[in-house]
Amino acid sequence: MHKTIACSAFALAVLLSHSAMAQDADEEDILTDVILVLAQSPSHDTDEVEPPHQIALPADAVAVAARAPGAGAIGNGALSGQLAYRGLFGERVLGRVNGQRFASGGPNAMDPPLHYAPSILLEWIEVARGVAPVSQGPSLAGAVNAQLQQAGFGTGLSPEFHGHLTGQYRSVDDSYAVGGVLGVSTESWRLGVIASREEGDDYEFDDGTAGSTSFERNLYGVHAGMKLGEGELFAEYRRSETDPSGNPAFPMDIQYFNTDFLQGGYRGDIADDIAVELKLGHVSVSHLMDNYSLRDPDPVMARTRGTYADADTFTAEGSLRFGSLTRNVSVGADLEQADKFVRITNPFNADFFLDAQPDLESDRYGAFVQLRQGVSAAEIEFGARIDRTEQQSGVPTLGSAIPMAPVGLANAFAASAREASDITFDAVMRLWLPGDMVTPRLTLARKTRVPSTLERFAWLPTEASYGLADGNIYVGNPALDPETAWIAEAGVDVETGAFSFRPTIFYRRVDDYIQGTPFDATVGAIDSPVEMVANMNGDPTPLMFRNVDAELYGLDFDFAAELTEHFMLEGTGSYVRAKRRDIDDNLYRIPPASLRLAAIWQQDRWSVGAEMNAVADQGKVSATNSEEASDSYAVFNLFGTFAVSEIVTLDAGVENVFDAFYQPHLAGVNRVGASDVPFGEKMPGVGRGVWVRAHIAF
Ligand SMILES: [Cu+2]
Repeated sequence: MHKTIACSAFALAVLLSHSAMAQDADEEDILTDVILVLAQSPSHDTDEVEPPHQIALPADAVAVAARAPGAGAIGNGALSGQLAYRGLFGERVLGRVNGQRFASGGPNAMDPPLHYAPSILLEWIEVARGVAPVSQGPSLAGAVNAQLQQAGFGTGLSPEFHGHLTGQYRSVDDSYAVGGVLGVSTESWRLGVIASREEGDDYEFDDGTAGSTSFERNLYGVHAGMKLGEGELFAEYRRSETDPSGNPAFPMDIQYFNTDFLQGGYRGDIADDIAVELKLGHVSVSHLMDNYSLRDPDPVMARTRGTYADADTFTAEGSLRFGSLTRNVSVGADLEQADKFVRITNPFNADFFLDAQPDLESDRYGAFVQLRQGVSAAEIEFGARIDRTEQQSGVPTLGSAIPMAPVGLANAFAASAREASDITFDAVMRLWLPGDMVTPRLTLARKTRVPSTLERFAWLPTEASYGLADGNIYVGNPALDPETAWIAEAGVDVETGAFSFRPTIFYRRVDDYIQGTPFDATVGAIDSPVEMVANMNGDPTPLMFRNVDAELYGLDFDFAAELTEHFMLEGTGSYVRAKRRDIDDNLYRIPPASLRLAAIWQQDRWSVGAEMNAVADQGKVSATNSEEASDSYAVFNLFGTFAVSEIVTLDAGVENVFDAFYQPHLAGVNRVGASDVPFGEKMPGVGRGVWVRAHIAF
């Protein structure tokens, strides 16, 4: 009993669990970090231990995922965070919601994958440790999956009703979030509805307010499952509606995202030791952003912009596993088709419009084989995959008010080939020696990433760069080669009943790393049409995406120690060094060394604790990206939880107790004029505030 409580308290208190997953968790342990957000176990027929919870749930789930060792949060807006993993972010880190891959709609990734996973609805977030298995598809630098709450199967023949509802208030941005799931189920079918609403104001820091950081988002959906044979037939639909939300690191803010998710399939055993998984998915994003609705002061009429963007992704995946969970061969095939369209307009001039991304298409077809075997005392997972990607771009349409220079670029682009294709190979080998207390592990991998259609076909020099937010104007490069990462990592998992420590060291060598470099050799001399157009848009020294060489290395760990029956310490630490190999420069937006440390006092029905987040300065910045250094800081939080009854839990806390002023290195640079954050300064972290949250489970 003590073990169970300690275990769950550990898992939930630290929001990092290897114990609270399904039965095969022990197997997955070694491969995945799971960050549990709420007390729910994946199904209703499991014992639930109400957890102590440590933080105000941020609207942006990236801030939750960033608590994993090696992870960090790239801040581009209230709802636009990207997960950085061991120094890499953007499309290098695969992001999924409920296991579904899809393309972001915003050309600057205002809607990175976790935009579609409101924290209030999270069941768990899983972060692949180091590299993702090839069965999850291509992913250069890691993979994260956010699982939203769902109704599970019941225990008997007659329908049971279950639900989880959470509500939170947070003072620092005067925000509230409510959400949950209601389900009805028997042992053979399940039906659930999910919904959330979040709304927040501009957040406060020190003595000021950060302009253009408010947000508003609704999500609702329905899901169902039916037992069929030894498996389950399932389907889910969700709609996410983001209303005006701020992006101070960008020249524009979100006006809306209206996004539909549809997914369905079958998973289960079709014969003794043969398991099958089939999945079809479709995601449709519709987006508008502008530079005047949410932020002040208004730009002059001629520079007023509204940009419309759409993205559609269709996915199909199928795999077969021959053998048991731990001794098997899997084979699979998958395809992913993504279409994107971006049109820039001036709302005051109907003749001013141009297609920055005219019907960009990217189709990928892949297949993999993966082995899971044991060789004497060692456990081995080996996988390899091959992908073919075909990309093409349409011809841009331009309004009659567009000046000569961009028209010339559009004509030149229209006359070019506008297509590319690649074949890529990935391979991953993981090896570990399971021990009673000590499990050494080793991963070797070759991973690839095909250039995005933006990186290849951005004919118009703009700031669109999947969210680099470095203020530079970028132009595409059809001649780009895929990136290839060679990855080695070694670590050890130490687990005794009361103590765990899981350090990892890693090295990643990325050949053909895609990075913006000066457009031509005569930097500053405006002697090309691209530089002329970039200069018209405010940057006389545009960058072009090119293949360079890079390397990253570092170490990270998490640990937990039950010092007494009631007192526990836990934390995570991360360090990464990242630089170019072809020239003497650092990579951009690399998290400084950090240490998070929490002390928790736990009783049967309540717990209290304190957390420290200490972050070093970062002086190793990218000159190419005009990046500025940042200072060190430490922020302290207090938290407590109280189980009112079997079904009701209350959590509350004080964040940034000492009202410290700090500027996270990965936060963007402010581009909003009317704000207490000076224009061009790095966005500060939130000031002191209180939060309270209630959770009902029945
Ligand atoms: Cu956008």
